[in-house]
Amino acid sequence: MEKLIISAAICGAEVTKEQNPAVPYTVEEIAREAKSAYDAGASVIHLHVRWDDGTPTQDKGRFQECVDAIRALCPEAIIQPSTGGAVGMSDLERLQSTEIEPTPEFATLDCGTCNFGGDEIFVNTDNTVMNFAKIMAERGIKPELEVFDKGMIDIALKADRKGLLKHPLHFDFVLGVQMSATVRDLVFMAESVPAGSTWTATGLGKNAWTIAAAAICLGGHVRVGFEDNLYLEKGVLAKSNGEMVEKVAALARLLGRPIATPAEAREILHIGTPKDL
Ligand code: KMH
Ligand code: ZN
Repeated sequence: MEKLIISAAICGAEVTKEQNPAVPYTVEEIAREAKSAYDAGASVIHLHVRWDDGTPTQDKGRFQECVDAIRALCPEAIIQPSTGGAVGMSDLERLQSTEIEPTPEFATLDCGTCNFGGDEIFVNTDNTVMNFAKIMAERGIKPELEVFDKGMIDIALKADRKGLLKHPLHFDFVLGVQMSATVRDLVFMAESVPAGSTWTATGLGKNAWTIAAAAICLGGHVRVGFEDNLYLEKGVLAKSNGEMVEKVAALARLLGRPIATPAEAREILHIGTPKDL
Protein backbone atom coordinates (compact mmCIF):
# COMPACT_ATOMS: atom_id res chain seq x y z
CA MET A 1 0.00 0.00 0.00
CA GLU A 2 1.22 3.54 -0.77
CA LYS A 3 2.21 5.79 2.10
CA LEU A 4 -0.64 7.89 3.47
CA ILE A 5 -1.07 11.48 2.29
CA ILE A 6 -2.76 13.64 4.90
CA SER A 7 -4.46 16.80 3.61
CA ALA A 8 -5.47 19.54 6.01
CA ALA A 9 -8.47 21.71 5.09
CA ILE A 10 -7.49 24.38 7.58
CA CYS A 11 -10.08 27.09 7.12
CA GLY A 12 -12.94 26.49 4.68
CA ALA A 13 -15.35 29.20 3.66
CA GLU A 14 -18.26 28.48 5.96
CA VAL A 15 -17.07 27.75 9.52
CA THR A 16 -16.68 30.64 11.99
CA LYS A 17 -14.84 31.62 15.16
CA GLU A 18 -18.24 31.56 16.92
CA GLN A 19 -18.29 27.81 16.28
CA ASN A 20 -14.62 27.29 17.19
CA PRO A 21 -12.33 30.21 18.17
CA ALA A 22 -9.34 28.52 16.51
CA VAL A 23 -10.83 28.90 12.99
CA PRO A 24 -8.29 31.13 11.19
CA TYR A 25 -9.21 34.38 9.39
CA THR A 26 -6.11 36.60 9.28
CA VAL A 27 -3.01 35.86 7.20
CA GLU A 28 -1.05 35.12 10.40
CA GLU A 29 -3.76 32.80 11.73
CA ILE A 30 -3.99 30.95 8.42
CA ALA A 31 -0.20 30.48 8.34
CA ARG A 32 -0.22 29.35 12.00
CA GLU A 33 -2.90 26.72 11.27
CA ALA A 34 -1.08 25.49 8.16
CA LYS A 35 2.10 25.08 10.19
CA SER A 36 0.34 23.19 12.96
CA ALA A 37 -1.03 20.75 10.37
CA TYR A 38 2.28 20.47 8.49
CA ASP A 39 4.25 19.82 11.68
CA ALA A 40 1.79 17.05 12.60
CA GLY A 41 2.26 15.29 9.23
CA ALA A 42 0.05 16.97 6.64
CA SER A 43 1.75 17.27 3.27
CA VAL A 44 -1.19 18.99 1.51
CA ILE A 45 -2.79 22.22 2.71
CA HIS A 46 -6.23 22.70 1.14
CA LEU A 47 -6.62 26.45 1.22
CA HIS A 48 -9.53 28.89 1.42
CA VAL A 49 -8.84 32.43 2.56
CA ARG A 50 -10.83 35.04 4.45
CA TRP A 51 -10.74 38.77 5.07
CA ASP A 52 -9.85 39.70 8.65
CA ASP A 53 -13.55 39.81 9.62
CA GLY A 54 -13.99 36.21 8.46
CA THR A 55 -15.71 36.93 5.13
CA PRO A 56 -14.64 34.31 2.56
CA THR A 57 -12.84 35.69 -0.50
CA GLN A 58 -11.07 34.36 -3.58
CA ASP A 59 -9.19 37.67 -3.99
CA LYS A 60 -5.93 37.00 -5.79
CA GLY A 61 -3.92 39.38 -3.59
CA ARG A 62 -5.22 37.81 -0.39
CA PHE A 63 -4.44 34.33 -1.72
CA GLN A 64 -0.93 35.44 -2.64
CA GLU A 65 -0.34 36.86 0.86
CA CYS A 66 -1.59 33.69 2.55
CA VAL A 67 0.36 31.35 0.26
CA ASP A 68 3.56 33.37 0.79
CA ALA A 69 3.04 33.30 4.57
CA ILE A 70 2.43 29.53 4.54
CA ARG A 71 5.39 28.92 2.25
CA ALA A 72 7.66 30.82 4.67
CA LEU A 73 6.68 28.48 7.53
CA CYS A 74 6.12 25.23 5.59
CA PRO A 75 8.59 25.33 2.69
CA GLU A 76 7.85 21.85 1.29
CA ALA A 77 4.07 21.77 1.73
CA ILE A 78 1.84 21.19 -1.29
CA ILE A 79 -0.50 24.16 -1.16
CA GLN A 80 -3.80 23.40 -2.83
CA PRO A 81 -5.94 26.50 -3.41
CA SER A 82 -9.69 26.01 -3.54
CA THR A 83 -11.41 26.97 -6.77
CA GLY A 84 -14.74 26.28 -5.08
CA GLY A 85 -14.62 29.34 -2.86
CA ALA A 86 -17.97 29.94 -1.19
CA VAL A 87 -21.54 29.34 -2.35
CA GLY A 88 -22.69 32.16 -4.63
CA MET A 89 -19.30 33.29 -5.97
CA SER A 90 -18.91 33.69 -9.74
CA ASP A 91 -16.61 31.44 -11.76
CA LEU A 92 -14.24 34.34 -12.50
CA GLU A 93 -14.02 35.20 -8.81
CA ARG A 94 -13.31 31.57 -7.93
CA LEU A 95 -10.56 31.15 -10.51
CA GLN A 96 -8.44 33.97 -9.05
CA SER A 97 -6.83 31.50 -6.64
CA THR A 98 -5.13 29.84 -9.65
CA GLU A 99 -3.59 33.13 -10.80
CA ILE A 100 -1.05 33.51 -8.00
CA GLU A 101 2.73 33.10 -8.40
CA PRO A 102 4.23 30.62 -8.73
CA THR A 103 1.31 28.86 -10.41
CA PRO A 104 -0.14 26.36 -7.90
CA GLU A 105 0.89 22.72 -8.39
CA PHE A 106 -2.50 21.45 -7.28
CA ALA A 107 -6.01 22.95 -6.93
CA THR A 108 -9.52 21.67 -6.42
CA LEU A 109 -11.93 21.13 -9.31
CA ASP A 110 -15.52 20.70 -8.15
CA CYS A 111 -17.28 18.27 -10.44
CA GLY A 112 -20.96 19.13 -10.11
CA THR A 113 -23.74 21.02 -8.41
CA CYS A 114 -24.85 19.99 -4.96
CA ASN A 115 -27.13 20.85 -2.08
CA PHE A 116 -25.18 22.65 0.61
CA GLY A 117 -27.72 22.67 3.44
CA GLY A 118 -30.86 24.78 3.89
CA ASP A 119 -31.48 26.76 0.72
CA GLU A 120 -27.81 26.84 -0.30
CA ILE A 121 -26.78 25.36 -3.63
CA PHE A 122 -23.12 25.09 -4.70
CA VAL A 123 -23.41 25.57 -8.46
CA ASN A 124 -21.02 23.85 -10.87
CA THR A 125 -22.69 23.43 -14.25
CA ASP A 126 -21.17 21.09 -16.82
CA ASN A 127 -19.80 24.16 -18.64
CA THR A 128 -18.15 25.41 -15.43
CA VAL A 129 -16.54 22.03 -14.77
CA MET A 130 -15.21 21.71 -18.35
CA ASN A 131 -14.00 25.33 -18.38
CA PHE A 132 -12.19 25.00 -15.04
CA ALA A 133 -10.62 21.70 -16.20
CA LYS A 134 -9.40 23.36 -19.42
CA ILE A 135 -7.94 26.37 -17.62
CA MET A 136 -6.16 24.18 -15.06
CA ALA A 137 -4.73 21.99 -17.85
CA GLU A 138 -3.48 25.09 -19.69
CA ARG A 139 -1.86 26.40 -16.49
CA GLY A 140 -0.28 23.02 -15.65
CA ILE A 141 -2.25 22.66 -12.40
CA LYS A 142 -3.13 19.13 -11.26
CA PRO A 143 -6.81 19.06 -10.34
CA GLU A 144 -8.07 17.31 -7.23
CA LEU A 145 -11.48 16.20 -8.49
CA GLU A 146 -13.89 17.08 -5.67
CA VAL A 147 -16.82 14.70 -5.87
CA PHE A 148 -19.74 14.96 -3.46
CA ASP A 149 -21.55 11.94 -4.93
CA LYS A 150 -21.17 9.27 -7.62
CA GLY A 151 -22.74 11.45 -10.34
CA MET A 152 -19.84 13.85 -9.97
CA ILE A 153 -17.37 11.03 -10.72
CA ASP A 154 -19.30 10.58 -13.98
CA ILE A 155 -19.02 14.30 -14.77
CA ALA A 156 -15.25 14.13 -14.10
CA LEU A 157 -15.05 11.19 -16.51
CA LYS A 158 -16.87 13.30 -19.11
CA ALA A 159 -14.07 15.90 -18.75
CA ASP A 160 -11.58 13.06 -19.09
CA ARG A 161 -13.21 11.85 -22.33
CA LYS A 162 -12.85 15.39 -23.70
CA GLY A 163 -9.10 15.11 -23.04
CA LEU A 164 -9.13 17.76 -20.31
CA LEU A 165 -7.54 15.64 -17.57
CA LYS A 166 -4.16 13.94 -17.24
CA HIS A 167 -3.83 10.44 -15.75
CA PRO A 168 -3.60 9.24 -13.07
CA LEU A 169 -6.70 11.09 -11.89
CA HIS A 170 -6.93 12.12 -8.26
CA PHE A 171 -10.30 12.37 -6.51
CA ASP A 172 -11.47 13.71 -3.17
CA PHE A 173 -14.65 11.98 -1.96
CA VAL A 174 -16.44 14.57 0.15
CA LEU A 175 -18.89 12.48 2.16
CA GLY A 176 -21.61 13.86 4.37
CA VAL A 177 -22.66 16.95 2.38
CA GLN A 178 -24.94 15.49 -0.28
CA MET A 179 -24.16 11.79 -0.05
CA SER A 180 -24.06 10.09 3.34
CA ALA A 181 -20.72 9.29 4.96
CA THR A 182 -20.75 5.58 5.67
CA VAL A 183 -18.01 3.06 5.00
CA ARG A 184 -20.32 1.42 2.43
CA ASP A 185 -20.57 4.76 0.57
CA LEU A 186 -16.78 5.15 0.67
CA VAL A 187 -16.18 1.66 -0.73
CA PHE A 188 -18.75 2.33 -3.50
CA MET A 189 -16.97 5.58 -4.44
CA ALA A 190 -13.51 3.97 -4.35
CA GLU A 191 -14.74 1.19 -6.63
CA SER A 192 -16.26 3.72 -9.06
CA VAL A 193 -13.08 5.53 -10.14
CA PRO A 194 -10.83 4.36 -12.99
CA ALA A 195 -8.12 1.82 -12.13
CA GLY A 196 -4.88 3.55 -11.25
CA SER A 197 -6.58 6.65 -9.84
CA THR A 198 -5.62 7.93 -6.41
CA TRP A 199 -8.18 9.22 -3.94
CA THR A 200 -8.57 11.09 -0.68
CA ALA A 201 -11.63 10.82 1.54
CA THR A 202 -13.22 13.48 3.69
CA GLY A 203 -15.98 12.77 6.19
CA LEU A 204 -17.99 15.74 7.43
CA GLY A 205 -18.52 16.33 11.16
CA LYS A 206 -18.34 13.30 13.41
CA ASN A 207 -17.94 11.08 10.36
CA ALA A 208 -14.40 12.45 9.90
CA TRP A 209 -12.90 9.69 12.02
CA THR A 210 -14.68 6.60 10.69
CA ILE A 211 -14.02 7.77 7.14
CA ALA A 212 -10.35 8.47 7.99
CA ALA A 213 -9.88 5.00 9.51
CA ALA A 214 -11.63 3.31 6.58
CA ALA A 215 -9.59 5.27 4.00
CA ILE A 216 -6.36 4.30 5.77
CA CYS A 217 -7.38 0.61 5.62
CA LEU A 218 -8.56 0.79 1.99
CA GLY A 219 -5.35 2.38 0.67
CA GLY A 220 -6.81 5.84 0.09
CA HIS A 221 -5.65 9.12 1.56
CA VAL A 222 -7.27 11.32 4.22
CA ARG A 223 -8.41 14.92 4.55
CA VAL A 224 -9.30 16.49 7.90
CA GLY A 225 -9.48 20.02 9.24
CA PHE A 226 -11.75 22.82 10.38
CA GLU A 227 -13.39 23.10 6.95
CA ASP A 228 -14.95 19.69 7.52
CA ASN A 229 -15.12 19.21 11.28
CA LEU A 230 -14.57 21.31 14.40
CA TYR A 231 -14.38 18.56 17.02
CA LEU A 232 -11.55 16.26 18.04
CA GLU A 233 -14.08 13.97 19.67
CA LYS A 234 -17.68 14.25 20.89
CA GLY A 235 -18.02 17.53 22.83
CA VAL A 236 -14.31 18.43 22.53
CA LEU A 237 -13.47 21.26 20.15
CA ALA A 238 -10.15 20.84 18.35
CA LYS A 239 -7.65 23.49 19.43
CA SER A 240 -5.87 23.43 16.07
CA ASN A 241 -5.81 21.68 12.73
CA GLY A 242 -2.61 20.07 13.95
CA GLU A 243 -4.53 18.19 16.63
CA MET A 244 -6.78 16.67 13.98
CA VAL A 245 -3.88 15.76 11.70
CA GLU A 246 -2.12 14.19 14.69
CA LYS A 247 -5.21 12.04 15.35
CA VAL A 248 -5.09 10.75 11.75
CA ALA A 249 -1.35 10.13 12.06
CA ALA A 250 -1.97 8.17 15.29
CA LEU A 251 -4.66 6.07 13.57
CA ALA A 252 -2.25 5.38 10.70
CA ARG A 253 0.50 4.35 13.14
CA LEU A 254 -1.90 1.98 14.92
CA LEU A 255 -2.93 0.49 11.59
CA GLY A 256 0.66 0.20 10.32
CA ARG A 257 0.44 2.69 7.44
CA PRO A 258 3.42 5.09 7.14
CA ILE A 259 2.80 8.79 6.46
CA ALA A 260 4.04 10.34 3.19
CA THR A 261 6.40 13.30 3.28
CA PRO A 262 5.57 16.17 0.91
CA ALA A 263 8.18 14.83 -1.57
CA GLU A 264 6.60 11.34 -1.41
CA ALA A 265 3.14 12.88 -1.78
CA ARG A 266 4.27 14.66 -4.96
CA GLU A 267 5.43 11.31 -6.36
CA ILE A 268 2.20 9.53 -5.44
CA LEU A 269 0.11 12.36 -6.93
CA HIS A 270 2.34 12.79 -10.00
CA ILE A 271 2.83 16.49 -9.45
CA GLY A 272 6.00 18.55 -9.89
CA THR A 273 7.81 20.53 -7.25
CA PRO A 274 7.30 24.31 -7.08
CA LYS A 275 10.75 24.71 -8.70
CA ASP A 276 9.63 22.80 -11.82
CA LEU A 277 6.68 25.08 -12.46
N1 KMH B 1 -16.95 25.98 0.17
C1 KMH B 1 -17.66 25.16 -0.77
C2 KMH B 1 -18.81 25.91 -1.36
C3 KMH B 1 -13.56 23.37 -2.79
O1 KMH B 1 -12.81 23.82 -1.95
O2 KMH B 1 -13.20 23.21 -3.98
C4 KMH B 1 -16.78 24.65 -1.85
C5 KMH B 1 -15.58 23.89 -1.43
C6 KMH B 1 -14.97 23.01 -2.45
O3 KMH B 1 -15.08 23.98 -0.32
ZN1 ZN C 1 -12.75 23.58 0.23
